[in-house]
Amino acid sequence: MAPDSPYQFSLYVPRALEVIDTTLREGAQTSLLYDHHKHFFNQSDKAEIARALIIYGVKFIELFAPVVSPQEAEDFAAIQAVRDELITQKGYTFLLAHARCHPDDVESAIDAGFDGLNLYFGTSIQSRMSSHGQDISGIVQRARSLLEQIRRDYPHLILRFSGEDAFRTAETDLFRVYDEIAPLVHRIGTPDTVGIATPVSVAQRVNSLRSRYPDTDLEGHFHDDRGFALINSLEAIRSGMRYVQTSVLGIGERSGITSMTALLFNLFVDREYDRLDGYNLRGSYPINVLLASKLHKLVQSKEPVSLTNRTHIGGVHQKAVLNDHATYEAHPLDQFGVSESEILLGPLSGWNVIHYFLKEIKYLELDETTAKEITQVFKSRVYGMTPDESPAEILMDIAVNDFKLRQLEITKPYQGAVVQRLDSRPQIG
Ligand code: HCA
Ligand code: CU
Repeated sequence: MAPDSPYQFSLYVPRALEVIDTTLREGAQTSLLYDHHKHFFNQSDKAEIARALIIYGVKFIELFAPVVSPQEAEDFAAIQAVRDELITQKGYTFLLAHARCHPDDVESAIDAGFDGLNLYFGTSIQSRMSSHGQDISGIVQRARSLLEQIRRDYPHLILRFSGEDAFRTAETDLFRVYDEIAPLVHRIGTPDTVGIATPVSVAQRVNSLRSRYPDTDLEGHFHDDRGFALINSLEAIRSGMRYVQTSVLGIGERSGITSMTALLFNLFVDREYDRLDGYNLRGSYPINVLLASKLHKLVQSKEPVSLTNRTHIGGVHQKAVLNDHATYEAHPLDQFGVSESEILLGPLSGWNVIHYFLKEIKYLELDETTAKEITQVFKSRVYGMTPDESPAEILMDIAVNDFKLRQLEITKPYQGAVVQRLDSRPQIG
């Protein structure tokens, strides 16, 4: 972005809650991509995920600094092209580079055309001893001179500084660093790198940072080692944090971080509508499905915005929900896209979403190769769709009539065992 670009950050009015999505950075560090499925996000996966995030209403996307590898540099260009293509439709989305406080990282991000830098430097005793070996004054000195230089030479860049492992950093140490750095950046982060924070410690931390740095926005990044990433993010937001890092399905190192759709869903349930401005909540389930299909798995049953939460097994439950969904469904999940019509079916649907739809929603028997063939036919037909047709109808016609797909055989004892309520239902409350 050129300094005189019309998209200067100084002209952007941040919303009450800004999600910084890091699916393509923190999420790319999930073991799910490496250990279990031996699968990596390729460039078209990344472009597709970035597109979905922008359409969902995310305004800040974190990516690796291109210094990481030549491939990351090329992938950044592809993601940037997607962002640029969507500007007229969705407005501007800021692309932020996750970067060490190191001139190589910074230079690679600036050269590539990033809008901002998410700089980090470990501040805990553990990071100081075992990672970079600097003491607090060394950290301050390095970070400050780098930031002063960036501000002077590239005043248009959005800057964030995070003390990595902030929750294992003594508050006095954190203050020593942030007292010097806060005046130089737009946001200070307080990442819970190893997942030790609790709602109580988060509220305490956010309150003390807010009172010491009232003019600097706060950003959170909570790992889920204790299963607290979601509740910690909610607590941080309620204590006055404006920026929270999330990923789709919460993927990230170890047990991951806060799930984007889970966070927004909870704010909705608690009627904090002012914080949901500009997010396309109906796109929540489709974006979860998109990512799950990239990981070759289903949206996990523990995910709040999941089909599982509209699936009923117990006989008593089934009878009751068929009469009235509200008996065993308290939340308006159809507004989060857990409904048949909201699965992202259209000319841009990838084969994996089509595979998911036909297999998991329609119980048709098919393999991945067939799903890919059907996708080609679907793409060629869906452009000619008439107003009284839907993409789902066209797809089913192709699957059942052209490809003669059959319903999965469900053995007798299990027939009727599952009831999925995918029709719309009135909002409660
Ligand atoms: C990492 C660690 C990090 C950084 C978070 C941040 C963490 O993978 O580099 O930059 O705020 O959890 O501390 O993800
Ligand atoms: Cu992290």
